Amino acid sequence: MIIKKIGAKAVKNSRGKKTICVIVKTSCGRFRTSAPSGKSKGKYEVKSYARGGLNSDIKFFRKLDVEKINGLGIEKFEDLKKVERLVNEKIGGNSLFAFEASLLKALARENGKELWEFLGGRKRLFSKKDAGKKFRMRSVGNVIGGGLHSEGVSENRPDFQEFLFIARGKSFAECVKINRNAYKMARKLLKAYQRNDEGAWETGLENETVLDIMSEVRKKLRVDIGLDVAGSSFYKNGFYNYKNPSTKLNKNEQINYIKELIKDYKIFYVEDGLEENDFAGFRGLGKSCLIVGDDLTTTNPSRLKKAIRVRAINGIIVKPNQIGSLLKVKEVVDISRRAGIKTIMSHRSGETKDNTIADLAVGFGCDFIKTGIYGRVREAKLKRVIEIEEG
Ligand code: 2PG
Ligand code: MG
Repeated sequence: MIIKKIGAKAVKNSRGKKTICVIVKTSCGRFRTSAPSGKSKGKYEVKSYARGGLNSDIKFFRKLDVEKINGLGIEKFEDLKKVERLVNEKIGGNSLFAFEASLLKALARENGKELWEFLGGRKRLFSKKDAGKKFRMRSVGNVIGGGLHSEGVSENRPDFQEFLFIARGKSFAECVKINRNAYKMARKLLKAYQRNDEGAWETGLENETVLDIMSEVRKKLRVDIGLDVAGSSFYKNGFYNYKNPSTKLNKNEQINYIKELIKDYKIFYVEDGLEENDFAGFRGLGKSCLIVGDDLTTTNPSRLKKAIRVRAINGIIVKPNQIGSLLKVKEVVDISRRAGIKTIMSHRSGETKDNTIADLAVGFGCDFIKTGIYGRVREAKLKRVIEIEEG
């Protein structure tokens, strides 16, 4: 592939904050990718930008010698290795992700393929016997928000960051429809009027009252209940500091509390039930539902391997910009599949209209995609998956 030009610029994300957009130009067109930004970031994520911040990463791309990149001979996915050797920690995770994704989009087009297809989507998703059938992926949608993502309504927001619905549709398109109806029904029951960073309803209600409402919806629609506890966001000095209602739980009490909730509310999915260093605590949650690592694992193959060794999780969030390298993103998905761990490709709370994660989810063969329910930036990803499903 011959690259004609590489560029970068700042664009605004859904929180109105600047993020990077990287553009690669070839004879087949211009290929762009913008990176999202997290608010409840994991301690073990790579830095979004190199030391000089967003502007210095933008400068890096503007000064990058295109001939040098062409000299690497980038023709296939694995050639990203050569790119990574060259940029070697000179840019942050947001920039590396956006650059690699744009290169792959260009490569896919050169090969007359869509990105998900170029990444081996169909082959990996279908056994021979299933050939021609639709792929199976479910959407994880944020319905009601608390924690760091919801600072608008009142001091008394729920401590858990995300109350999620995971629809049981026959197709992805049907899952999206069911989740949307569940979202509307939850609003009525909540009497909510304001949305948070991710388009989820804000409320001043307590965690368990919210779970009662989720259960009401589940009685009427084909949805499972999920939670992103985001344990690290309210953990300090050995305690989980709940505000609504106010209480302090130590590690064992937290484990028991989450286990009780799983049982009482028949919860299907719990993300970051404990803080990001507590591999053993995750294991303590048992495996009666999906026990998912996000801040715990930060899309990092080494942390995933540790989680597998101690049997901490059976589900993992995959956020490309937590690690930057798409080679490592694929490694995480592949290791997980071999270990029987479900993969959940995920958006960040600050997003752009970019829909790359939809192609990555299908291309790498993820089991779920977590990308909200409401709002342009969230719907862009859902629409793209439906387009792939129906295409
Ligand atoms: C999470 C994410 C996305 P953030 O914790 O799962 O919902 O939040 O992007 O703020 O890290
Ligand atoms: Mg999370």
